[in-house]
Amino acid sequence: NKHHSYVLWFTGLSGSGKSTVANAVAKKLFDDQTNSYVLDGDNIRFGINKDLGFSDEDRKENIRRIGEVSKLFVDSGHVVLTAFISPFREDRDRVRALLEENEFIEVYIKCSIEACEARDPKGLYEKARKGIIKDFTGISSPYEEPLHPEIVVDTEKYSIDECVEQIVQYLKEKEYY
Ligand code: GGZ
Repeated sequence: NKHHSYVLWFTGLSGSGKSTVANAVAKKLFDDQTNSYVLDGDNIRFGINKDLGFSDEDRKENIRRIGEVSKLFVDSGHVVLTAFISPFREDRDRVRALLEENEFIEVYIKCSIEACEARDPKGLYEKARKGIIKDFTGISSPYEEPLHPEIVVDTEKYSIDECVEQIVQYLKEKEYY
């Protein structure tokens, strides 16, 4: 059994497809007998991190705590998938440094701001453009693209199933399963 514990760390803009792809990968892993857990805004920002907003400092603390929680998952032998914008390279690299080299897999969910804004599934981009939401990633707050992510999947060019397949291919090549 090649499986060991690791973090699939998804990063990308709001609306890029992080949660959708992460949940689809988790389902595929489950079908292949690997249990995993997805951390996202729904189970983190409403719970352990409900004291945090979207200032640079709060995002940094958000990612720091999620990194520590991810490390606990890995130490307890689990596979964890995280779906947060995680806009700052330094913060992502700090999480990487908490873990062993083969325990942190950075997955860049690549999608242009134009495409994310056109999708606008929750109407947040529209509110950000109107100034109703301040410090919105890609509009009024920065997003720093990963320089050396282990995996890049482009949700503008490829379907969710194709993106999942690309991630699974990587995991197989690197003998994660
Ligand atoms: C970005 C925001 C903001 C601001 C609320 N900027 O598309 P969503 O709704 O479901 O995902 C976004 C989510 C981002 O939270 P993260 O914890 O992933 O961000 S970070 O990693 O930067 O800490 C969006 C919603 O929260 N949201 N306000 N100002 N996204």
